[in-house]
Amino acid sequence: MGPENLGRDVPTTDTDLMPKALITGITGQDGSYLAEFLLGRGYDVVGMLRRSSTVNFERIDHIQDEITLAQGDLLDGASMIQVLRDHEPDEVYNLAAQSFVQTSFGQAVLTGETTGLGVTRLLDAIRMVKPDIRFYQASSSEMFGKVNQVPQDEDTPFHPRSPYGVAKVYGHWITVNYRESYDMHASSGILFNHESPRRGLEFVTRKITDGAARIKLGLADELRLGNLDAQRDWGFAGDYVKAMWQMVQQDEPGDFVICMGETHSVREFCKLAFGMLDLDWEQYVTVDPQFYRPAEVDLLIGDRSKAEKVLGWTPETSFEELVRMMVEADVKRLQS
Ligand code: NAP
Ligand code: F7E
Repeated sequence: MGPENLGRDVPTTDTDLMPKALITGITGQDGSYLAEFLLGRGYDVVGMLRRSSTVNFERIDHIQDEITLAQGDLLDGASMIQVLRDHEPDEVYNLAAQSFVQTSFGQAVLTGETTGLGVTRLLDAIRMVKPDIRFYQASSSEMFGKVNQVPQDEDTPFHPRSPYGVAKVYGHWITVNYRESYDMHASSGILFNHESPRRGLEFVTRKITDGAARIKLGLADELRLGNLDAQRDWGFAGDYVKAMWQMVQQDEPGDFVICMGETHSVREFCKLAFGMLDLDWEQYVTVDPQFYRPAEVDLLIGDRSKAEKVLGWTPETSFEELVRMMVEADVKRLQS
């Protein structure tokens, strides 16, 4: 095995042998990066998406001709059974979720149904249709919440602080349970915050880079944020999707923390992003309590020792490179 522990060999030339992956959440940030990554590895990629009244293919526009789209919803088990019957994938990556923590406080039941129970619906569908499918669950550092240990690793106890975090704990444990109960190849990636120019505008990193770019270009004159003291372990989404795939290639399924191993405050993020545009962030950022959360996750910092040892995974993009990439992309987008 080389420096990257990729486990199984993935054929890339004979089209009959091309492995097929189903990605739920294909229209999301991670879905788009994972689809690109798997296409690059010679996969046949099927993306599951839910019905919506308008097309939201912004993140997958450039690869639409290379992937197959299938309609299904985490709230509807039968729809996923049908997708699995129609496409018979070898691997399923469950990236779909109601993923915004703030929204989870106002829509706790929907978040539980989608982000939590949706995982069981999908695992049951796999168990019924094709139980040898290899499964990846998108678990989250939000499960650590009010942290019991610094840094956090695979053995750190969970203490979620939002309905989203609670739902992800459920999704994580049902994945472990189906692995243990039915011998399914089901892995759980406990990913810390990962960002990119494709990050939703409501998340704080993108809100900051978009806001700074608007101010620089004279399109806005202030940016309203919530808790500036929160600390996160932020990495680049494009690096993190590779770890998802590596987990699925292992002979044995498992749980893996994926992170940078460094933490920065929202305040530091602001200083860096505005500074890259020669702006003094303190002149433009206003604290607005409407963005405070009923319960906050104050500090996250991960320990990726297991992922490094077993998968050979390390991030390739530094925190500063990530912030620069996002700032430059927002400036370019707003200028065009
Ligand atoms: P995202 O951009 O919010 O994408 C979420 C995806 O889920 C979208 O494609 C969305 O579809 C889809 N979705 C929502 N409800 C659905 C439903 N009922 N049925 C089918 N699809 C549904 O999230 P992301 O940042 O790519 O994150 C991917 C996964 O990793 C999520 O599970 C998230 O909770 C988890 N995670 C993310 C991070 C992070 O820092 N990004 C860290 C740890 C874990 P629409 O386009 O139709 O809304
Ligand atoms: O908040 C603070 C906020 O919404 C980060 C999701 O991908 O990562 C993400 O969850 C921090 C929090 O991400 C604003 O209070 C201050 O402390 O960008 P966020 P998140 O809640 O960490 C995890 C790993 C996931 O799994 C989730 O799916 O920033 N903050 N001011 C703000 N946050 C937002 N959104 N907006 C503000 O104005």
